[in-house]
Amino acid sequence: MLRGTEKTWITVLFLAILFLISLSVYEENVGRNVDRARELESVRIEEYEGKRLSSLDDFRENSIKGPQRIEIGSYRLRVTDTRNNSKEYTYEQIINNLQKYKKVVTLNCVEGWSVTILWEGVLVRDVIGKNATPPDAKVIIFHAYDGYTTSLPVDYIMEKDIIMAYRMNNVTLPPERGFPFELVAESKWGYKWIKWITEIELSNKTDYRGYWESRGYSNSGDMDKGFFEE
Ligand SMILES: Nc1nc2c(c(=O)[nH]1)N[C@H]1C(S)=C(S)[C@@H](COP(=O)(O)O)O[C@H]1N2
Ligand SMILES: [Mo]
Repeated sequence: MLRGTEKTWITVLFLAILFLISLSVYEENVGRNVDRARELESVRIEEYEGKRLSSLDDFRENSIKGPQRIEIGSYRLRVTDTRNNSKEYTYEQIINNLQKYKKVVTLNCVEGWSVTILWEGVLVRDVIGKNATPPDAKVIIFHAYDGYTTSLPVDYIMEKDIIMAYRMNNVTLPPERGFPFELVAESKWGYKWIKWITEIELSNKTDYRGYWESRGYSNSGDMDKGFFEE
């Protein structure tokens, strides 16, 4: 049998634990609300540092299988190395753990239209991680949710600080614009700007050709050259 004082102490201890649990639950919810409020502040912008931006509606939708809708709860971004080891990341892991970058870049489609957008994203280099690029990795093959693929040289991705965007003109990428991630392949034709990225694959297949590249478009995709050249 417990004595009266012992009973009192057990009750006090029990109440204290209950108090701490409810405090942490409360703080968690308050924290969440703060995050939500921060999201609400973002407004589409039309100008950035004196530069006139295009509207999100200025894109022409001509994706190979039409707009895709990715369910973010089950979404994983896979990073695969040349030995076929892969790691998977959630959307939150990418957004919350990596340094964010902003830049104004123009996308030019081979069909003759272009858009100038303020992109915000993370470096592909940071997503891959410092030690994960073996010397035999020469190209990066990007895979997308609609089956689209494209590839770019490892050196281009690393040296040009190429980002994978999750926001454009200060708002989260809309589904039809590539949510959750679109590659900002600056100085390359639009078909290198892969949307709905699901996998970043390090490869030594320098002759790999993506969706449009295997249908006659230049593999370098350099805008200062023609897109049928090669
Ligand atoms: N996954 C995926 N990404 C894609 C495409 C596509 O069909 N599927 N089309 C490319 C092309 S040709 C262009 S010009 C740009 C911009 O296309 P949009 O205007 O349809 O966004 O997205 C590129 N990224
Ligand atoms: Mo395009």
